[in-house]
Parts: sequence; C-alpha cells; structure tokens
Amino acid sequence: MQTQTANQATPSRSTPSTSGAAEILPITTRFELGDEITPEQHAFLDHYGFIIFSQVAKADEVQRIAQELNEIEAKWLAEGRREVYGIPIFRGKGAEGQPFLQRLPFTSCFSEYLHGFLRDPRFEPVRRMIGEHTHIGDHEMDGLVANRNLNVPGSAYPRLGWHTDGLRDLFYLRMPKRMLNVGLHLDRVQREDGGLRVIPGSHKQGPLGFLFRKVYFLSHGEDPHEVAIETQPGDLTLHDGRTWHRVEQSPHSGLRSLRRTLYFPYLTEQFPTKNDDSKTPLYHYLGRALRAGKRVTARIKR
Ligand SMILES: O=C(O)CCC(=O)C(=O)O
Ligand SMILES: [Fe+2]
Repeated sequence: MQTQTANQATPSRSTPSTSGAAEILPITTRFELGDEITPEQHAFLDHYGFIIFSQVAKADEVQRIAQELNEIEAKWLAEGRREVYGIPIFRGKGAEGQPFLQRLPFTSCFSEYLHGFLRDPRFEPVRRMIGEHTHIGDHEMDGLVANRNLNVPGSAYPRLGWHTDGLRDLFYLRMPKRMLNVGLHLDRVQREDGGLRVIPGSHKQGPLGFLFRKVYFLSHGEDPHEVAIETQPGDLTLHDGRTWHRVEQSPHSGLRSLRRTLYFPYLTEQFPTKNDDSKTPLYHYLGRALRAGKRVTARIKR
C-alpha cells in the first residue's frame, strides 16, 4: 500500500470560517501562518493531530540557520564535545566520511541568531496556541534540537522508529500532558524521499494505544493509516505529543538524502534549567545503547 501524502495539491488556506463550528479541512491542506490561529487551523490540529504551515521561514533565513548549525558543529567537533548539558550529541559520518553531528541539542544556547529567531514575533500565534503561558526553554529538556538525517555508510541517524513524543514525560516521572511539537523544516522532502510519517488521529487513542500501538523506536514499518508530511524549506509543522510518528529513511544516498529539522522548545511549565553539571536522563542511555547495538549489527553484516 502506498503511503498517502498529507499535504499535496490543496491550496493554502488562511481565511477564517464565518459560520459557527469550524469546518475540518481535507488532510491535504497546507496553511498560511497569520497573526492568529484560525478556527479551521485549531479544528484541523485537534482532528488530525498535526498541521503544516507553509514556508514560515524565508529562503535566506533557512540558509542562515543551516550555516549556524554548521558553525556550532565545527565548534563542538573542535572541542571534542560528546554531550551538551547531559544530553548526548548523535555523531556519525557525513557524505564525505567526515565526522558529522546529527542531533544537536540546546542549539539556541550556542547561537545568538537562533536564540533571536526563536523569539521572532511571527511565531507568537503558535506559542500562544500551545498555551498562554508557554515559554521558550532554551536550557530545559533538550532545548532547541537540530536533527540532520543523512543516509550514508556510518550515519548515526538515517531514520527514527515509531514513537510519540509524550513518552518522554514518563521518564520525567509525570503523566504526558497535551504538548505540541513545533518543527521547522530546512529541506524539500517529498513522500518518495522518506521523511516524516504520522498516524492521523492517533493522539486521541487511550493509554493502551499510547503505550503499545507500536514497539517504541524499534518498529519502522509502514502503517496502513500513516500519511507522509511533505515539506518545503521553511515549512513549520506542529504535532500533538501523543501522535504516533516516525522518520522514514531516505532511499537516496549522500547529500541528496540530507533532511534537517529544528524542534522548538516551547514548554507550558518550568523544567529544571540545565547546565554542564546536568545528568543524562535514563531514556538517552537507552537510545545510546540502541545506537551502539545498531553499529555492531552493521559491522557484522558488512
Ligand atoms: O525529524 C523529525 O521531523 C521528527 C523527529 C522526532 O520525531 C523526534 O525527534 O522526536
Ligand atoms: Fe518525535
């Protein structure tokens, strides 16, 4: 079965409905981010568990962000940094076999540009949508996380298995609350390029579905209900923390497979502020063990 595409062919919509209850627009709708989140946008997100805002960042901003990430990478590689505030940096190989950092936490603490960009007024409606008191947690949880998926030999992060982001809350010893993950996409990724897959409506399942619908992070298979989130550089996506999603590996190799995203640390409550003395949370030890296991199996297969 072919994965459906979430956001093709339907024109962007930004006009609010004039009638009472907001209409739920087709799953293929791409929206424009305006000064307010419209009733249709709220209804769409509530119904499907995700939403896409078209090209919220302009081409020059996308380029600048990518450059800032390269600079942070160069600095961290030069320092031999393995983690930031207790959170491991995923380190793999790049297209030329060079060391390549693939998950970079707390990036807004290392770039003034990124720190400022996160606070740009255009994101205000999104911040308020999450909760009136939502703050930007530069130093909390994993901070502003940059992901760089790449499909080359030695890549540490070509794909990501099925999960919900809410599970993380359990490791902080609290029940998952409504949380929205806000991601900025730097690359053009069509369904046939791999990329983000979500199960629409899965945020509405009960606790059993939340815990056991898939084997967290280990299952990678296509789901009959999944849709592909296709992105253009600068697109902003929101997904509910309880929505099941994964990142499909690119069928391309080398630079053609590069997929970069930035996840905003919008938090509705205060978490402990992290610093160089912070401890690694348990779930990152599990992740580390999984990645080490994969490296061993890759070597055995070779
Ligand atoms: O790369 C993405 O778009 C999603 C990454 C993700 O799901 C995660 O880091 O939890
Ligand atoms: Fe996720």
